[in-house]
Amino acid sequence: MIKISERIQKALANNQPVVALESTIISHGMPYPKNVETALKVEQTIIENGAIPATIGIIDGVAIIGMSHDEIEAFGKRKGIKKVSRRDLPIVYGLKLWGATTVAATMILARQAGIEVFVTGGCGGVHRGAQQTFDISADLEELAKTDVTVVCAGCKAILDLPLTMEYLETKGVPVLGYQTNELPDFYTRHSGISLEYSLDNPKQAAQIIHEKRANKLDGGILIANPILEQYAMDQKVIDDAISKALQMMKEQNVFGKDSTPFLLKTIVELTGGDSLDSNIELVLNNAKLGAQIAFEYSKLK
Ligand code: PSU
Ligand code: MN
Repeated sequence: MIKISERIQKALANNQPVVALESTIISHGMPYPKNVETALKVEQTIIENGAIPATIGIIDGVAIIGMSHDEIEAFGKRKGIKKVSRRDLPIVYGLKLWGATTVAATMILARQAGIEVFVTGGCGGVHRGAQQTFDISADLEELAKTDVTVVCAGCKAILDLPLTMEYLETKGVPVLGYQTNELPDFYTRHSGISLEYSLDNPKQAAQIIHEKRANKLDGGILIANPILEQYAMDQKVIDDAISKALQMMKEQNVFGKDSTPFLLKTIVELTGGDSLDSNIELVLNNAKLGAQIAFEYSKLK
């Protein structure tokens, strides 16, 4: 049920650096046509920084590792694509559906294809109120067990960040700040949560990945790369939008897998599109770093 594009097969066979990219961000994270434009820009940024992009999504029940530009375009336009996490994979395969892969599902497929580094915007986490709702993203469980490094801009403040950090610690997931000692919270550089480890350069990340794999310490690594200051949102503006979006989610009785897409979309509307601009910039920033890490890691393998 997996098709690795020829371009990616060749790259992997030649030990060239490959970077995996998810597709939920395309179909459930941004509106058309910005989603497609961004996906292609992200791929271009990865190429400019010395690596090969492999966007991952599921078309008619077949997981594509390294979607073509036409496939990305079709994906970005299509309505009704399933949001696919670990539990959904056998269903979309079995019923031959289209599926957009979350961080969890993209990690699984990247691992199966032999890709170590994966770039995204934000990772899922423990939702606020999880003490009652049990809503904890399957992304965290995947980070606990699947050997892939995820480069993101931290976790969004729609989540309960302290609980997310506790969960990652319990599960043995290294969380590394990139040139920061504070967990970035996606739209801004600051969450008030300290990180114990800060990386100075991509080579250090590659060394840590190498040691984790060499010592058979199973599981993922989370690298938190803060949004560039000039693209960060105003803290009060984004905090207000998040509170309002969470309130609307309650009122409209949105829950489960619809929560994250609902919150993202509502925050874009409430900020008049500003949060979308920040979102795009932070993904591009992560693409640059992810490519550099993949490049350094390919030298150590
Ligand atoms: N966070 C973002 N943007 C996103 C997502 C999360 O800032 O697009 C997407 C990712 O695909 C992530 C998923 O894996 O939402 C998490 O959903 P859930 O909380 O239902 O596991
Ligand atoms: Mn959930």
